[in-house]
Amino acid sequence: MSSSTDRRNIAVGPRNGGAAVKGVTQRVHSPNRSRNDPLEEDVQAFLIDENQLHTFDDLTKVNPVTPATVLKCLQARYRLKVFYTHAGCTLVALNPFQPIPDLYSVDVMKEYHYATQPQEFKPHIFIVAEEAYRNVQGQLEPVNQSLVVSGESGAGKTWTSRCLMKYYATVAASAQAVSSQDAAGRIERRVLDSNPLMEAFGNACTLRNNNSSRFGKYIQLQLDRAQLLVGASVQTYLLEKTRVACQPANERNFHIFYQMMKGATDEQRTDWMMPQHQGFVWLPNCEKQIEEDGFLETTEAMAHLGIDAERQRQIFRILAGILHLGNVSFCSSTSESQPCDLDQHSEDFLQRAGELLGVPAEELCRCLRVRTLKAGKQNVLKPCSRAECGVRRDCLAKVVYGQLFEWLVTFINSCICAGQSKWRNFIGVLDVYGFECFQINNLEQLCINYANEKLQQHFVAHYLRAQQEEYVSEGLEWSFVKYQDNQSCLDLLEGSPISVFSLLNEESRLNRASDSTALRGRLEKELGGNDNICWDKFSKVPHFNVAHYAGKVSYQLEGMVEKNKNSLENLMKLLLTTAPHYTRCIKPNSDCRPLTFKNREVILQLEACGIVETIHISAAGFPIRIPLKSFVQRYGPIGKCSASSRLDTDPDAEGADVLQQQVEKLLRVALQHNASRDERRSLVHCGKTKVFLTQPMLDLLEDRRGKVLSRCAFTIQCCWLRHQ
Ligand code: AD9
Ligand code: MG
Repeated sequence: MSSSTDRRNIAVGPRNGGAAVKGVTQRVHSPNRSRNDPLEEDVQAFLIDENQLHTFDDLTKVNPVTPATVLKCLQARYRLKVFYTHAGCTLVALNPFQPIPDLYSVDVMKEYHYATQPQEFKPHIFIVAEEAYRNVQGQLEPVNQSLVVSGESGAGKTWTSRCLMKYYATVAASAQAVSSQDAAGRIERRVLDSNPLMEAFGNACTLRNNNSSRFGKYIQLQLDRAQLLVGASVQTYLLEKTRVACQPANERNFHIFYQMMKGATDEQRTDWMMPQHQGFVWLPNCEKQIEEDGFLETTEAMAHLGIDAERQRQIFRILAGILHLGNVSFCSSTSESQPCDLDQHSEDFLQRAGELLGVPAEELCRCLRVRTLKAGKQNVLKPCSRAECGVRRDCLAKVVYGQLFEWLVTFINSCICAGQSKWRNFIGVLDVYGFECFQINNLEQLCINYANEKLQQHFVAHYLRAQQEEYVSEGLEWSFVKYQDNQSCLDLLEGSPISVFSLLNEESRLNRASDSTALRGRLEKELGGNDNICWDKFSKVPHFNVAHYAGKVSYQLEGMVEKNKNSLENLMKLLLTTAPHYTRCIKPNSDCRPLTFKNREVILQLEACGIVETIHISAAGFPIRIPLKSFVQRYGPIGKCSASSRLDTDPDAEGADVLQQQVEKLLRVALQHNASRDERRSLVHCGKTKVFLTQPMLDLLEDRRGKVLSRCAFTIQCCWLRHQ
């Protein structure tokens, strides 16, 4: 447990946290910056001693704050292997693309955890973790916390999420395990074991990242009254199921299939009907040696989580069945009334797929080749074309894999989730896939980018907008910092009554999937007025372009309607009930090369997430807020023990006006009457219901309070000794 329980009750607003979302390859809106030579222009105004750039632990201290100055600081720090930097309410995490020994050790975790003021330590993801841990108890009642980790694909979100989970599994562990067997059964162990298991089934090697998450994940770490980790629950979003049956060029299927191929025993291979050198259509790029060694880790994690040998066998047989199904192909039919024949080698694969999936092969074959239509009250059987047979095979594989994944998540939850009565509050860690923009983008990218767009909106609403609106409503003098709002893009995608998603859904209900040109026409007619959508006039491919906050993406309409859209609404609702901390992961180069920092790639990511605006608001703002009453309660001793200004502080008895007066007096005493009006205004403001503070002001108050209390303690001790 933390030694600094005391501080948990005060620090309300985080000083750091992390920024918003996304990353990008192309940018659409670039506020405030000329495109000619943006970096060099700003550098002219650069006032900082270049030799000191690396010393800025918090970018709010940089002067002036421009994209170029921020970039230079991060670059200087990266060169010196300093990967974390505060940006006001956000923590910027640069991906080192190589293991950094000792940066995440248990000793380091403990240093941050037991520190009285972890914020004074070097910026680190553990500061964010510790801050959430201290704030989760809240002042009056628990405040659930969310750690939102964002950034483009390969930026380090999943890595960061794992670090956060390990942190809590260490500092909030209930007790030391007595034996390794005991350790395996412990809840912390099980929570951590859920990671490799879900990554095996939900991650894949893509062009951007060898271990790319193809699903979103929100894990709630459940804490009891003593703030010990007693359980967890996982919610997953938008698994990219299409990957099972269709892998983009030079990308791979989900890791688990390759792990099986590499790690299976001869006995398992026989059981799965997979001879050593059998090739599978849905298993491209087998020669890349990535992750396959994970089979042992995956099966061990399964065992720790209670998936016994027989269950494991059933799971692997389903997966093997899917692979065999992928090798089934069809010949064109000679007539419309005749079902297509299986092609030459497919019979064996179909038999094996049927056996492994537990479906009679004839039934499987019929379902793939013939569809049932409703005609009035009658069912009519209609042979499918060769292309339709292929689509049906792929759909079946996607459904089976999707169901298996869902079962797995449900199973994991059943063995890590604590009963309602056992936990009091939670810290949620959100790790979604990053913004994507490829040559060809389709529904998967639209959903992924939509998720990122929603997260950016959460950041904009929670931080950029709400922060400033609160200053105004509390009566603080504040000049509004402008920011890029992404609401109109969200209106385009999900707004009512008509949006991209509503049109896609409507078209799929009407079964007009194949007519992508007509769909393009409808999009243009219904949504052409929104500035965030446009079309390349001369392109022959039906498509539409969306100007996301992170960049412009061109989506191909072909096949979009057949795919489906899962919902992010519940996630957004849940996030709004928690206190968020933002960590913005930055990918310093798109080649994933160790310690390589590419200015232009980084600046696009910084711009897209509004880092400069964030810094401006944070630098001028008051990130710590304490309700008037709590403030008077906590810092009352400063006034009471001051010879110059005695206060009668009975906060329970007072209304807002009186509390405000008491706060004012306390502040005068704390600042010892010698701060000028401007100095005071830059440190602290007394609002209508809360006191708004900067970190230095909080530190000063804590220091004064500590001194006063130790003086009182000394006086009491002397009195006591005198009476002995
Ligand atoms: V995606 O949107 O799921 O495609 P992520 O999750 O943002 O993406 P990930 O965490 O998988 O990226 O990081 C990519 C790779 O960067 C990892 O596999 C590590 O090799 C590397 N990485 C990321 N963060 C660190 C770190 N703090 N230290 C060392 C890191 N390596
Ligand atoms: Mg990831």
